[in-house]
Amino acid sequence: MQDKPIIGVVMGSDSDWPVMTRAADCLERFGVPHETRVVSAHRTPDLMFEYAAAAKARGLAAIIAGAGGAAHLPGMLASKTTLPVLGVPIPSRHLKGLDSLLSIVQMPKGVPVATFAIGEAGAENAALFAVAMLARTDDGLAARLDEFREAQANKAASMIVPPPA
Ligand code: RP5
Repeated sequence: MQDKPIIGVVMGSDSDWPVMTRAADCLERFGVPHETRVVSAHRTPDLMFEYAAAAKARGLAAIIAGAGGAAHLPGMLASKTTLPVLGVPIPSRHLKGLDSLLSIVQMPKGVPVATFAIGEAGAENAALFAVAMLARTDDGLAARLDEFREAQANKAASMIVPPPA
């Protein structure tokens, strides 16, 4: 996107992208300027600290951070910024993301990370949550969020089971 980003979407590896693209796609749909980056807590720790430390001054309003396994990225980002950090547990090969979820959600008191569901639902909901935060001071965005909810409700209300033959 051309506009200055207001939401950062970061992840520990490009292998997280198939999940995290759901967050980016959602922000794109709502017209929220955002950036997408690989920032690893254990492979590029200096970059991670620089990213978090500079985020507020660069104009970001929140960071959506996805990580898998020993998923310390969201918590470490949160340790270096007071911006809201929204954590997305990435499904891992062996433990299917339960490791990621527990790593992200079990923050000791004092440094919060808002933690979402494992995988694609979590990535999309993190973006929707960011939209909801921004919509508090953006009437156009608030209207688009209302429309989204209405369309979703209409779709659910028109579902027929079993499906017509
Ligand atoms: C984490 O390690 C990443 O967030 C990713 O989910 C996981 C595996 O990374 P790769 O080995 O696929 O690069 O840092």
